[in-house]
Amino acid sequence: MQCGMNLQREGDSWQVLPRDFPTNNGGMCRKGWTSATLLEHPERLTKPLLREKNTDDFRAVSWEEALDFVANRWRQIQSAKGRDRVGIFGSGALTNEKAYALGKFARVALATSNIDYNGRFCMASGAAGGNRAFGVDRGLPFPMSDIARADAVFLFGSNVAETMPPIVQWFEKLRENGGKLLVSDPRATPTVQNADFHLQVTPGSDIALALGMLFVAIEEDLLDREFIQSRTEGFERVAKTAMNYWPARVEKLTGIDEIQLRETTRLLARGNSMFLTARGTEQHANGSDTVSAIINLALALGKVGKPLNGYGCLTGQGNGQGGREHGQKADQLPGYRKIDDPADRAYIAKIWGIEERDLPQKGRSGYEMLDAIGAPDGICSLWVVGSNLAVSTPRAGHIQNRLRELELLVVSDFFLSETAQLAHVVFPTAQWAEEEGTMTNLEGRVIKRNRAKTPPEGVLTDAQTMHELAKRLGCGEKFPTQPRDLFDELRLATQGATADYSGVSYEKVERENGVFWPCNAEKSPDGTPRMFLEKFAHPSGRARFFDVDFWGLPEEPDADFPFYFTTGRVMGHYQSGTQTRRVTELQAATPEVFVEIHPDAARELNIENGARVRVSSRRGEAIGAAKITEEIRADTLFMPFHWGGKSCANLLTIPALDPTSKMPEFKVCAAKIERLETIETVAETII
Ligand SMILES: Nc1nc2c(c(=O)[nH]1)N[C@H]1C(S)=C(S)[C@@H](COP(=O)(O)OP(=O)(O)OC[C@H]3O[C@@H](n4cnc5c(=O)[nH]c(N)nc54)[C@H](O)[C@@H]3O)O[C@H]1N2
Ligand SMILES: Nc1nc2c(c(=O)[nH]1)N[C@H]1C(S)=C(S)[C@@H](COP(=O)(O)OP(=O)(O)OC[C@H]3O[C@@H](n4cnc5c(=O)[nH]c(N)nc54)[C@H](O)[C@@H]3O)O[C@H]1N2
Ligand SMILES: [Mo]
Repeated sequence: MQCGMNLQREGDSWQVLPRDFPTNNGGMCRKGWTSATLLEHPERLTKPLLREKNTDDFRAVSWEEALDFVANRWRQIQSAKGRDRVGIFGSGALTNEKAYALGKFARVALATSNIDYNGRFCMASGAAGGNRAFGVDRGLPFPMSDIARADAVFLFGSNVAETMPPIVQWFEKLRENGGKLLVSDPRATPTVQNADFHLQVTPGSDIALALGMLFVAIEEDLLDREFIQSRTEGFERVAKTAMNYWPARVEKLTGIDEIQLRETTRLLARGNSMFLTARGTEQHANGSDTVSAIINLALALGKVGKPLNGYGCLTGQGNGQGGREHGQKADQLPGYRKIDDPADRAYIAKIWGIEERDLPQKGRSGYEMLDAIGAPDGICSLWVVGSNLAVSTPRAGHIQNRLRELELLVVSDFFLSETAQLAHVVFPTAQWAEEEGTMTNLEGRVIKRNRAKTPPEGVLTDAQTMHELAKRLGCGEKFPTQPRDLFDELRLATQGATADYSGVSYEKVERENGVFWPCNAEKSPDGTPRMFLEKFAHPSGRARFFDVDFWGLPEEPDADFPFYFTTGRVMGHYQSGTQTRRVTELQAATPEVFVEIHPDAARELNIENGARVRVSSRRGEAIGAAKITEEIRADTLFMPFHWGGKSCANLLTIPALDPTSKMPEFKVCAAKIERLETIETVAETII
């Protein structure tokens, strides 16, 4: 969310204090409160590490040795086997400046087409749906505070009470003002506890739910025909498809009965309504189509492109928004420019001082790049900057094996993550409070993070590491180390593009508590807090309906694997857990992985609360503690993905990719669960 906070030195430790900032209004979750713990954590990496040949041991080496080693190996691999054989994996944790520099590093310093990033696992389907309908993808097209003034907000597959606690204040205000909150989730999460309607859908079925609501809207004449006529195109085909989703069929597919379907559709049609999606609806092999079905519904009801209405994707990581705009993605150049657009290529090549023909074309998407390691044209070396792939990719056991096959795995991190443990070279990296830079939050608000302290001795920032490597590859002068210099270049690179930052400056950001893109000195000097009020970004200015249908799941439960297995987050841990498993308070609150199971299912399988259980799918198995709860559907198991080792939920997940966004199916596969007879302890996986 990019909560505003101050960092203050007190005695010999750092204290975090929440700030009255537009995003969090003085609120903060426990991860924010405890975040300073990691700055001076005893396990921080402070020296580059080099793996001893054919052993599991690392040797601390000088920066010179580590950088020379990596640059030489890259040169050898590329000249022997081809430029594309070296790849990069970036992150939505990186500042805009670093995300921009990393995309440039891949295309200019390495001249490889293979760069992708963890946003592919995060919001890529939300982005695809937004692009299809509106011609642009910005998480929310309005400031978060607008939520409080709507009449109804539908959260599709999001558990904000645990994943974005400070945003909850806007939902509370919504309800205080008489507005209604609707949530679809197979679980009665803490978010659901404070909602007016819980649609406890069968995992993977939101698309059928949205199509069913469109059926009801058509049948009960709840459509905004004037809006459909004047501001959209393509309704007829979509309406025809929706006629196949009559309530009785939808109930079979989703578990939502006709009364609730009709009641909630009427409610959304009535006043100002917002439709928000998050990972529960997006992380599916049909995530883009699911988002399209939801946007189709919003468009048909005329709830887009007007104040206090709209569709939004609740972007996850700190820089989940900015990280997806500036060229870390395989098909993308800065500012959402396209790598296959001749004009965009020519523009960026000029700024980067290279020939357009030397700018690589589109590379493989994240999972595809990792899966192809070992293939004749797959990458032989990977540099991971800001991701813990060994824990967070689908079918993680398979990907761990792929990573082990690399000739050279390089990881930049501040801790020895599970992925860094597999590396040949590890570069120690500065943390958030040790370098300045901008981040763009889910509202499209560019904000600035200041530097509060210097990094520990011997630690470089990612930008410095990039500069040193580029120098060894013959183009150090193209990679400034100062974020300000990188930002000036980014402004130029995005000028006139969809995500236009050319009118944003560090000073403006600080003065105004953030600036919403697009911000162009001539066209939109004040930034753009609210989008689409007059027109959408397609050439016609109209929003597009996109015809989608429900084809079923990549893997359905059956006799061998009878449960839906879904995954997600808990309040106290973050992502692959590299950071939060090292914070004493957070680790104490949720010390080990658990598997949620309904009492009826648990009884049948003779599993009691807290028992050691093994969950397995066709791809692998994991061990955890059973958590028996009424809050989950009886046909579904839920496991958070914050742990590695034997407790890694992703050992089970299925890498079925969305054909449009290439987002993997993290949210549903078929699994079974059994009680372990011998007492096996849950693997302690920190190091
Ligand atoms: N504490 C904490 N906060 C975080 C993070 C974290 O790791 N920890 N990560 C950040 C990041 S990167 C992201 S992307 C966001 C994610 O934020 P959310 O999307 O809110 O998080 P998830 O827990 O992945 O998924 C939300 C819900 O989807 C439900 N779900 C599963 N399958 C389905 C389905 O088929 N349909 C529907 N409707 N719901 C389903 C799950 O039960 C879960 O409650 O959180 C951000 N905030
Ligand atoms: N089963 C399942 N799997 C999932 C998901 C799910 O819901 N279910 N969600 C997916 C989603 S939405 C996401 S976003 C991914 C996230 O998964 P990952 O990409 O693995 O994200 P993190 O765990 O945050 O890992 C970031 C790593 O980079 C380091 N790091 C942080 N900041 C920086 C920096 O500035 N520079 C460098 N060099 N390193 C840094 C951290 O220490 C950490 O080791 O997981 C995905 N995987
Ligand atoms: Mo994410």
